[in-house]
Amino acid sequence: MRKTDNKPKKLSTKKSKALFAKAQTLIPGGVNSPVRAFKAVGGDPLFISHAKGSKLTDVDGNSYIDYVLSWGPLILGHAPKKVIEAVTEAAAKGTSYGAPNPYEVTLAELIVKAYPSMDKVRFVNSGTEATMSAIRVARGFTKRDKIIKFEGCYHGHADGLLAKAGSGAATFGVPTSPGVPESYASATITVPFNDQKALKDIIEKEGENIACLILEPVVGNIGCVIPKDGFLEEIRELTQKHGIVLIFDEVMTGFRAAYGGAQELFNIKPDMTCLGKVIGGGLPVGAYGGKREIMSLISPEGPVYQAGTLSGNPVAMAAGIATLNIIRKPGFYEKLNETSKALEYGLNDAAKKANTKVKIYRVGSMMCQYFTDKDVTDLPSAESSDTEKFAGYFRGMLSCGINFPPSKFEAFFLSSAHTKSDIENTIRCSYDILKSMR
Ligand code: KE4
Repeated sequence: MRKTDNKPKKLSTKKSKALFAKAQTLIPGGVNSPVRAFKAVGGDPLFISHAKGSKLTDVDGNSYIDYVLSWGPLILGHAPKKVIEAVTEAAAKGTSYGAPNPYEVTLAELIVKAYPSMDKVRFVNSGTEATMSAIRVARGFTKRDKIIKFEGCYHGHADGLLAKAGSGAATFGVPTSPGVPESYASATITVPFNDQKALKDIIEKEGENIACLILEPVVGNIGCVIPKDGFLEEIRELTQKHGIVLIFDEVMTGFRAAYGGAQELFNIKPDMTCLGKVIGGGLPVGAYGGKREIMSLISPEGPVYQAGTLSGNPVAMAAGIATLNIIRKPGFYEKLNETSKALEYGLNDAAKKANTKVKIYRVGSMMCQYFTDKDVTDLPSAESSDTEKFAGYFRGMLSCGINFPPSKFEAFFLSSAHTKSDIENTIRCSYDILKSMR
């Protein structure tokens, strides 16, 4: 892997460009997930040849300090030795059995132990499957149809969740994507995040028709938006009072904000939790869990149907177990959060010295940097941050060998593989790029 000097340079990306041209003739948009296409930042996506620790190397041999980390899963960095060993050992024993296996039980036990709000957990293959399934179970449990979500929270691409507020504060959803029937979206009520009044009004009005309220306790899909003091407590109280199942979508915050997720950090006990990303150690794993009386409704124990060919896949489970066995060790989060804090402070300092207005928000080792001088507390304030500036900064940092997420609406992440010199190089590059943008 060519050592990067993290100085701005014109990247040679000939091979990536050729691959992207070919990929676009075979795969919609040339990517298997839209955000990877660089549409929000301009330019063509880089095709990655290999990765190790905190570094990515593209097919043209350029290497980058990586803060995307596969959108959150790689809390140990790329290809950690113990995870690769566990995956290799599991794969040599067969890649899938279509039958229960010991790995599922081990990972389930680790998760239930880490999340006291969960009596039981069911594995699926993505965060989307986890949230989609949790909502179905909540509807089965309450025999109600409507759901509440918050503007800007992303819970995967299940039809009913691709809904946004119509006009006004809290309204029945309208589809955000063609292909989603009005009838699906209209069962989804959308409320502005951090707006306690709008939430209270809609629950007082519709409470008895609402099956569940699902939210990202820290919103990682409009950047990184932190709940205002009392907001999560208010949500817990209102949902309790009206028999609404409270679902914490911790696909991103689970084992990231803290080992026990945002629910540990903010000391709130949801009725159900969705997980993903970190628990698969980079392999496709999602999970949903909750109280026994809710989880007992799931087939074959109960009547609510949910299934999956590769759910509980032994190789994916092995990657998750190896990951959790490392991050649950004492001191892991303290060290990771120290590194993350150093980056947060350094980026703030670089922006100040470059006389650039930014707002940086961090929870644990997930964070984001908005180009704005206004506080960001919800979707509109996140949207009002400078998109063009973000795109220019993204491209500049990439030219220095620093890989941030290619959208201002994404959080970025650190891993235990990020070194002191990675952080120092990133901060220096940030100052250089911001200064060059003045
Ligand atoms: P997946 O279906 O992508 O595994 O998970 C959906 C999901 C659910 N809930 C939360 C809070 C999530 O952040 C996600 C997926 N996150 C995005 C990144 N912001 C995945 C990246 C992508 O879509 O390519």
